[in-house]
This record gives sequence, structure tokens and C-alpha cells, in this order.
Amino acid sequence: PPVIRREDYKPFEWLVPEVSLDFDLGLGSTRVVATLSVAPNAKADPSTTIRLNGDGLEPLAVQVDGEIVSDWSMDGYDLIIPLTGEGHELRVTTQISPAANSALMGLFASNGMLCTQCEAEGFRRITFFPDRPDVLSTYRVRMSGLKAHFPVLLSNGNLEAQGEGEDGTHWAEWHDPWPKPSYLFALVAGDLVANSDSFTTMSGREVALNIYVRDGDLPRTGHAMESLKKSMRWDEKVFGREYDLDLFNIVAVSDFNMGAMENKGLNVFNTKYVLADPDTATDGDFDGVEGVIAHEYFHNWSGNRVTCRDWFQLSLKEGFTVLRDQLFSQDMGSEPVKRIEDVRVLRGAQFPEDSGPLAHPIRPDSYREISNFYTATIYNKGAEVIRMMRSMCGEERFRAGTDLYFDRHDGEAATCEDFVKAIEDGAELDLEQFRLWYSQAGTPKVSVRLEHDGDTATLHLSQDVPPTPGQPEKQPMPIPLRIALFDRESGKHDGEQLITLTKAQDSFSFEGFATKPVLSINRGFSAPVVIERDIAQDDLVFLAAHDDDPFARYEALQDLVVGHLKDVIDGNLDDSERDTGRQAIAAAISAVLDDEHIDDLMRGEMLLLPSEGYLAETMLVADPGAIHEARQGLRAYLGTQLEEAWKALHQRASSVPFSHDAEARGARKVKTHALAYLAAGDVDGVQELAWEQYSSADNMTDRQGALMVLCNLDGPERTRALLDFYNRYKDNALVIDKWFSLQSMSLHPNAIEHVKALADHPQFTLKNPNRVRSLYMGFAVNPQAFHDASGEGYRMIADLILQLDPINPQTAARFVTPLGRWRRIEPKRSALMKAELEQIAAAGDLSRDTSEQVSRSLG
Ligand code: B3K
Ligand code: ZN
Repeated sequence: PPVIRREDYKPFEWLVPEVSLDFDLGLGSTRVVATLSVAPNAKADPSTTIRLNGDGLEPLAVQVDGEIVSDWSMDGYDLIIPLTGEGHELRVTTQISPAANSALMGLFASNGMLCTQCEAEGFRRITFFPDRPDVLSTYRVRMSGLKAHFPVLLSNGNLEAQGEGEDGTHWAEWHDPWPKPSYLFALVAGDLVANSDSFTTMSGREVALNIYVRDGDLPRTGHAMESLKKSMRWDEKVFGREYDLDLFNIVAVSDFNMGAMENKGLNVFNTKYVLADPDTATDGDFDGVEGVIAHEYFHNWSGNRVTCRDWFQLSLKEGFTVLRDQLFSQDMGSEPVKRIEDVRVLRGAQFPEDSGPLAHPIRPDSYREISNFYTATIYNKGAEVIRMMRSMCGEERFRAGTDLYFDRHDGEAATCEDFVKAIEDGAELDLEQFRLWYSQAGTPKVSVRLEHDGDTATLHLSQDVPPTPGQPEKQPMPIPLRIALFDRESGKHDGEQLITLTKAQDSFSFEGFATKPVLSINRGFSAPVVIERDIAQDDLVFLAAHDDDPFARYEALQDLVVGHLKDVIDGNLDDSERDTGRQAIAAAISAVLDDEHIDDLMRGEMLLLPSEGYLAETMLVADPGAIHEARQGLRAYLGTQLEEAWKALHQRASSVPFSHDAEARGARKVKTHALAYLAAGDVDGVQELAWEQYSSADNMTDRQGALMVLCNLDGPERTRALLDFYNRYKDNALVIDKWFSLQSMSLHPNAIEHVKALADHPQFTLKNPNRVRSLYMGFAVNPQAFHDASGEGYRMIADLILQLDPINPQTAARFVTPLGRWRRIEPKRSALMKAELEQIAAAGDLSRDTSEQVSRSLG
């Protein structure tokens, strides 16, 4: 497939101010008549033809200015129509088959309903169109279909007319007054019911809100509706953004490639991010709903009102919108806990991406399939980059910058450079060197050394931005670091400072320290970098106990554990040194358990050991077997060593009654952590305790937590609980997804066999992305099973990719990533992983999605 380059951008030769679409809806076959008003674009080169993108379409009839024409031609899938250089009306008829659309891009069928997904390039699977984000049009949509099949007919904007047709059909006409690119078009037709509410905007306009779901799911939509109203209010208050239509619709669909989609006035959601009640959704699921509802709603400004010029600018809307949803969730719940969670996601998904074969800058320079660039880098690192701007100028000036951005570019298709310039002008911040964060890939490493002499403490910093594919040499980046220097005696510091490292190396001096202070650095994770600090273990213990920045405190404990485990894995410790290290960790954890100044939500974060993936990431070449053994060994040690404390914690937490408040949520979080440590230590009676938590649970968080623990063990309670869970929830797809993933993520020695059997389970299907992810993403992140020394785990993922690719290439391509880590894995496993990638590459007829990922991974 051809490579598309950012530097080749040219504006489209034609403007398409108005589009009208007429749909004759059917599951098996839908007819589409698209009418486009076009005019030459004065800002582009003149052209004597118009190229309309298509993907697998056939033009059944082509008209120009009301006349049938036949001088059109096809160039691959694109339709080329000759046109003279003035305004015209084009009309093209196509016929599509939603029921046969298993890729879930364009118009597809899901459980008898019809639904669209157009971002990034799905609109061209519906009709011929200049399917690029810089072509903005107002849309008028008419649809008709059988009323019995499709009682609800929805599209973007406002409903303008509806009526009854012949033979049991009905129709509706929608009009969206806001010009938009084709990727924001949406249509839904189905048998749906709505949770309806309303919201009065800051200027007093009443907006009707509807969340459409299948009958029976209505009782689980309350949390989504509350989240929507909170998001609308928050965006007014914090970013000054008001909603701009009289109607906001959300539709939940169970077959969906991603989380949700921000179509103008008609968001389409994966059911996973809409439906929640205490019996079927965990606290984490509730947070997921709130965060994704907010994210899609916030896109109305950061994405829809100001959209992207081309797909290289994707982070313009995604990075910024992720930052907005993160700040929102921080405000709705616990700010430090949310920050820690977000950093964990960044380190778990983005850091490995940035240090592997798929590394790319947040504004990429080239791609072959844009669907492959909806990545943790574009989204999460993109958010971190904008967060750094905010930290450098402060909230108020940042708001002046975003106000200017929205004001300056409202109604436009903008670039990342436009964003940076607006922040520069509005916030009065010099971002010249900062732009490197947009162009350079790779996670900077910052080495830190604190020196003390007389009463001066000197901080020596140096940075290294590692080479990434296509970028062998890097320039130093500006790295804003929040720091504090603690007095060892008093446990206090004289205030936090923000220093910015702009050079390859630099030193910063601080006066007035009679004794050597303890350095706390990258507080709040102010920069998305790896800190390599030369720090004594005692100082980490000090920070883990005393740092007043919750993130830094969490980080100190993590570093303590990482340092110890790496020493264990490298064989650097004799038995007594290992015991000393373990004891220090146990003492630090025990202090966390006893600390009355932190709440349980925070305590839960501090109790979580760094994941095996994160540990692997800190090593140039990792041995997954050794990492697993060392980490499990430490967990077992902590489980037995602190047995009484875990039991007491479990008991205390179990006495807190269910509610959604922070205290109760915190209690649920630490309860399962305690149980998991006891299980790791294999202490007497843990199976019974887990069964007790499982069977007496009055909510999904406790129930799933206990089942997760039982799933790792081998005993009758495991089978009993899995069977009970299945029977209890067999009719709820989202909960059955949990049942699949708990087994595929399990530490049980037979996990591979379990996954194979589950692939033949009557409820397993490759057609539903949630189900595929629940079984196989769970498996691909299961360090023990996926990295089984036999290579069987690798083979299973490779087989899945080949089977899924013809059905759903977008979802199939996502599974290439875990195999792509082969260069960073010890030689034997590495060879096995690479061989699987080569096997996939050798298969004929791969999708553009999968072939791009496989060739980059091998390249
Ligand atoms: N913008 C969509 C993602 C579309 C992905 C297309 N492959 C959801 C979101 O980020 O809000
Ligand atoms: Zn988004």
C-alpha cells in the first residue's frame, strides 16, 4: 500500500458546501443517493475533474447538474468525474450491504439495528465523497425504512420532518446546521428506547438529551446521563464551552471497534461505555463510562467545531480532548489517584510503543493506514504534551490560550501548529523549542544526580532522547520538572519549584542547605519522561513515607520495588541482601497500610506493585519468565510477611456498606488487593475467604475481584465460582466479556488450555470486537501465558490475527503490537515471536491495517 506523507498536503480542489443524503434502509441492502453541491476552491489549484473517494462501492448512476453522465471513470476505488470550473450539483447512487459489513466501518448491522462509523475513512464505504477532514459541508439526511424494524431513525443535528410511507415504512429528515467533515456523519436506525433528560446551558438554552439503548438496558443508563450533564456543566465552567444544538443524542451499540465516536449531535457508543449498574459494572467501569462520555462530549468543541486539517493532525483533537477528559475526571473524583492511573496507562501502553518498532511522533510524518495511528502516543502522550504547556504557564494563562484557539479557529480544519501558536499568543508562552515534542518520537531519559557541598545543593541533569524508526538523531527537548528539596530532619521543604531542562545537560544550584536534602523530582509527573535517579534506598524510603506530593510518594515506592526486583532478576543479590531489600519494601508497605493521612483510594494505588510489562520496559532486553518469578516471589513474601495486616484490612474494608462515595470505593479497592496478597502468599484459608467475598458480594467490584483471585488458584472454589458467575450473567454480554477475560488473564498454570477451550465456547465469536478483546487482549497481556517458553502463546495470537484479518482488519491489526516487542525479549522467545510475525507476513491478501503493522514490526 502507498505511503501518505504529511508534507504532501494540498487543499482539495473543490468546496462541497452542501450535501444531501437519501437512504432507503434495509439490513441486507441499503440504497444511498448522495447529492453534492460543489464549487471550485479558490485556495487550491484549479482542476477539470473531481475525485470522490470510494471503498468497495460501485456507482449505479452518476448525474451532473441533473443530467445522467457516462464520462466518469474509476481509479482504483475512487470515482473521477470530469467537471468544468464552476459550481455544479453532483448526484451519485450506490447500494451497500450493511449485514455483510463485518469490518464495522461505514454502515453496518448490529443486532438488527443499523449504525455507522465513519472516522477515519468509513464514509467512503457509504457513498462516493471527498472523504477528508478539511472538506466541510452542511448535511441534510432523509431516511426511510420499515417502521417495524426501525422505529427510531436518527442522524446529526435536528429532526426537521417525519412521516409515514407506504407498505409499513416511515421516514425522517434531519438537518445539521454546523458544517462538518464526512467523518462526523452518523446515522442510526433501530428498535431503541431512550433515557431522556434535559440540560440548560449557561446562556439559558434548553438542550434535550437522549441515551438510546435496547429495551431492557434502560435501567443501566442513569450513570451515563449524570456523567453527560456533569460534562456539559464542567466544559462551560472550566473551558467556557457551551453546547450548540438543541438536541444531544447518544446511541449504545454492542458491536463496535472502539470505545465511542463523537459524531455531531449523535454520539455512538460501545455499550461498555454507557451501561452501568452496581450489579454488573465495577467501580472501574463506572469511571470508564464517566470518562468516555466526557471525552466524546468535549469533542464537540475540540474536534467538531475546530476539526483537523488532515489525519496527521489527529492529536490536535485527540491529545487535547484526552487532557480535557483527564482534568474533568480529576475534578469529579480524586485528583492524585486519577493522575496515577493516567500515568500507569501511559507507562503501560505508550512508553512501550515509543521504545518499539511502532514508535511515531504525536504528529506523525507518514502512514499507510490511518486506523493504525489511533494510538497511545497520539492520545495519551498527546495529552501529556499539552499538559506540560499548561504546567509551564499555569491554569489561567492556559485558559487564555485555549480561548484564543477556539475563537481563532472555530469552523476551521486546523493543524497542531495552529494550536501551538494560539497557546503561544494567548498564554504568552514561548514554545519555539517546545515544538520538538510534536516532531520527535521516543521517551526522553533524564539522568538525575544531586550533589551537596557546603550549604549548596546542586542538581545535575542530563537528557537523552533515544533513536526511533526514521529518527536516528534527536535534539534536546524542553523538559519541565517540578521539584522539591526535603530537609531530612523536619521532613519538610521550602516550596516546590518548576525548573525546565532545555539542554542536553545542565546544573541547577540551591543555597541554604546545611545538610544534604532529599530530592523529589518530576512531581505530579510534570513531564512524560523516564527519570533515572542516582538515589539511596533510604531516600526512597523517606520519600515513600513523607513526600507531600502524592504522585511522588507513589513513585518513590514504585522505584524502590523496581530497583529491588531488577537486582533480583540480574542475580546481583545474595540471600541476605535480598532479604534486606524485601524487608525494606515490607516496612514501606506496612507504613502505607498504617498511614491515617491517606484515604483507601490512594492506599490502593500505593499497594499495587509495578506490572511485569512496566518492569520489562525498564530493561533493554527482558526475560519475561525471570520477571514473573521475581515479582511473584515478592508478592508471595509480602502476602505471608504481612498476613495479619492484610486480614485486618480485608475485614475492615468488608464492613463498609456499598455506596458510590470515595470511602466505600476505596474500601472495595483495598479489599481485593488484600485478598490478592493473601492469595499470592497462599496463606491458610484464602480460598474460603475469596469464596466468601465472592458469594456475599452485593456489587460487581467485589464479585469480580474475588473471582479474579480465585481464577489464579487451583481448587474447587475456582470452578464453582466460574460456573456460578456464568449462570448468573449468561444473558449480559458485557459481564460475559469479564468472564472470558478473567480466565484469559489468569495466572493459572493451564491458562493456555483454558483460552483454547474458550475459543470454542458457544458464546465466543470473532464477529464481536468486545468479545475478541476480552479473550485475546486479556491473553496477550497475560505475561505468563503469552510468553510461555514453548511459543504457544505467540502462535495463538498469530493464528487469531490471520483468522480475524478478513473479518475485521482494524481489530486484527491491534494484536500485532504484542508480537512486535520481539527485539526487547530474551533471544529464545524473541526468535519465536519474530517467526510468527514472518508467518503472518507470508500470508497472502492481508489487509492494509495488518500488513502495515507487521512490516513495521519486522522492519
Ligand atoms: N474519534 C474516535 C476514534 C475513531 C477511531 C477510528 N478508527 C473516538 C474518540 O477518540 O473519541
Ligand atoms: Zn477522541
